[in-house]
Order: sequence, then C-alpha cells, then structure tokens
Amino acid sequence: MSWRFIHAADIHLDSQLRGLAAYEGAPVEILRTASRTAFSNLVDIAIAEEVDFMIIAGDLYDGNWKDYNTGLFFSKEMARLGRAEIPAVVVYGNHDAESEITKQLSLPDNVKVFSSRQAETHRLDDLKVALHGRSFRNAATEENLAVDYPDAVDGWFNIGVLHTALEGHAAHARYAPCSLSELQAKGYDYWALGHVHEYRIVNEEPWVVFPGNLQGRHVREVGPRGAVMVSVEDGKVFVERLIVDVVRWHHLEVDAGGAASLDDVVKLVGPRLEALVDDKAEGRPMAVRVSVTGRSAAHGELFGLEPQLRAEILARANTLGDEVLWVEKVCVKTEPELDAKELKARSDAVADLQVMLERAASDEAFLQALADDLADLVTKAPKSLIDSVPELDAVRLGNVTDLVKAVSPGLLARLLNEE
Ligand SMILES: [Mn+2]
Repeated sequence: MSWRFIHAADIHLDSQLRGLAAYEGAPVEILRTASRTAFSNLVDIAIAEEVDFMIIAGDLYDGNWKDYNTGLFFSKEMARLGRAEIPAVVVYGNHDAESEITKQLSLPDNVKVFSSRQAETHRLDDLKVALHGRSFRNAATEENLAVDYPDAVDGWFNIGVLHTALEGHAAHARYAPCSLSELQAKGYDYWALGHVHEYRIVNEEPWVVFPGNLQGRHVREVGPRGAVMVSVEDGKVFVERLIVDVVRWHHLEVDAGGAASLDDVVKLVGPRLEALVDDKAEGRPMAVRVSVTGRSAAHGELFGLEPQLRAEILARANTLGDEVLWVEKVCVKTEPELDAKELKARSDAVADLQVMLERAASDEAFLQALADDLADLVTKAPKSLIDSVPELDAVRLGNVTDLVKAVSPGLLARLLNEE
C-alpha cells in the first residue's frame, strides 16, 4: 500500500516581508500577499497530487489577526482541501498559541485542531494512521510537551505533530524543548516538527523533520522555501521538498578588492546581480542584500556614500527587468587597501597619524570630548543622514569609537593619495 501526505509548518500567514515595503516602485501587492500565495501554492499541489492528508506543525498564523480576513483566508483554503476530500491537522505554536489569538472562526469539518489542554490522538482509519499532537496554550511554552504524547498505536503508522525548538537550536527560542532520544523513545514512525525555519532532516529512523517555513520573510531567511511531501510505500518512508515560495531572498557578497572607486564597485556588482537571477531565482522575483567586502582602494570613497551606492546598484537592478530583483540593502564592509602593519613600519608622518588614530579610538578622555562636540550636531542632523551612516547613529547613542575607526582609513588613504 502506498500513500502520501504534506508536512508544512511556520506559514506565518499575513506576516510582512521586511525591508522592501518602502521601496520606490515596489510591487506592494506581491509583497503583501506573499505568505498567502505560498500557502495557496501548497494547497494547489495537495489537490493536484491527490495527497491523503496535510499536517501543519505550528505558527500557521504570525500572531493575533488584524481582522477576520486572515482567518477567512485559511478557512477558504481548507474548504478547497475539503472539497478534494483531503483532511488536515493543525497544532498551534508560539506565534499562534491560544493566548495570542483572540478572534475565533470555525473551520471546515476536514480540519482537526489539536487541543492545548493535553496531547491527543487523531485517527485516520482508512490509512491506519495515528496522528498525535498538542497545541501551545501560551506563547512562552517552555515545558517539554513531547514526554506526555500518547503511546504509539500498535500496528498503525504513528506521526507526532509538535512545535518545538528540540535542543541546541541557539538561533531559535527554546520553546517546548525535548531531546531527539525522547522522540525516538515514543516509537512513532515520523515526527512532523515546526518552529525551526530552516529545512532540516534531523533523523531518519524514525524520521524527524523540520520542513522550514513556506516563504522567507527577511534577509536571514535566504534560499528556496516550502514544505515536504512524504510518501509511504509498504511502510518505507520517502521525504522530498516542495518549493512554494513567491519571493526568494539572497545575500550577495561582492569582493571589492579590484575596485578603485564607487563606479568600479557598481561595475562589479552589476554582472553578479544578473548571474544571481539566472542561477537562483527560478522565475521568482528576488530580494537581495548586497554586502561589499574586502580590502579595497575604494574604501575611503565609499564611506558615507551608501545611499548613492545603493541607488547606483538599484539602477543596475532595473536593467534586469520589472519586478525581477529588489535590493533590500547595501552594506559597505570594505577595509582599507593598505595593510595596517605596513603602515606602522613607515617612520613618516602618515605612520604617526595612524598610531594617533589608533590611540584615539581607545583614549577615553578624547572620545568623551569628541562625543560632547558631536552630540549637538547629531541631534540636529536629518534622520535620513543618520539612517544612512550607521556610525552616526552610534554617536547619537554615545559611541564615537566606531566613527573614529571608520574615518581613519579614509583619512589615511586620502593623505597617501596626496603624496
Ligand atoms: Mn515560526
């Protein structure tokens, strides 16, 4: 006998894609509805492939609904599944815990939501599949939910549906922690997990899987996103990814080693953007952060010109076509071309200045005096200026060390050019 199901998690319906909304000419509609479209894509696949059921392992919603439309959208998608006679089971996670969602909307009969009071079992008799699950009652659920999951049903295919950080996921909040060995001890065949947004097969006997989230929402959620299709053939399990994201995120690092000016940097970035669209977009619009790195003669010139560099790169991106690629942000992380050690070895005035600047960066009295002088200026500076130069924002918060460190290379580079 063979049958299939879709395992999804972390849909975060109606959450916004961060860093693109204020974009001149942004396709607001695509961005606003990306999480919904990704989910509809998944439901389309479920229906077209005639899967036997669907699992949603928490964080279906991003948080409390702004209005009923979020709930109505989900209900409508579930009704589509229902008409195709596909059941779905849902557990709620930390983002959509009972304590977080104040509005209620009844769901179609094909949807089973697991209780937050205790773990329970939902049986699909035709397939002899037992689904065990429990929703979060409170967002900050730090107890181990897995230990109280029901015993496996003998002779059935057992699936645990759980929203959990497992253990050792430093990047994720430690909700409902449990260990892999605790999951293994339950004797289930498959653990359908949610919470960790990166696709990850934790274990294969039994299967313990994070499908990742359906749609990347910011630059830390790069690459293809979606759910997994799980096929069970005579008891043997096969897992394959289903990619349904609508906008694809990428972090492009460009080494400006060979660049001598802002123009040169733009010329380096252009072809890289083009290659990116060819290689990684798979026909989707892309959202890209560009980081310019490396030892570069352009370092001094780039300081404070991030807005101009971003505009130049945007202009390049526009040549690729409408709605093909957006530049979320341009980060300048270059270093001066001159080696600090080489400079120190020189016994001329520039080397002296280098030493002075280095000392200045750790001279408390000097930094305090500079901070006092700049405080007034920075308070009066327009917000757009502060936003475009991170060091100025640091000054506003009383930290001038970053500024001293940042201007030193440019100052030295300029002095050397005068030689
Ligand atoms: Mn999540």
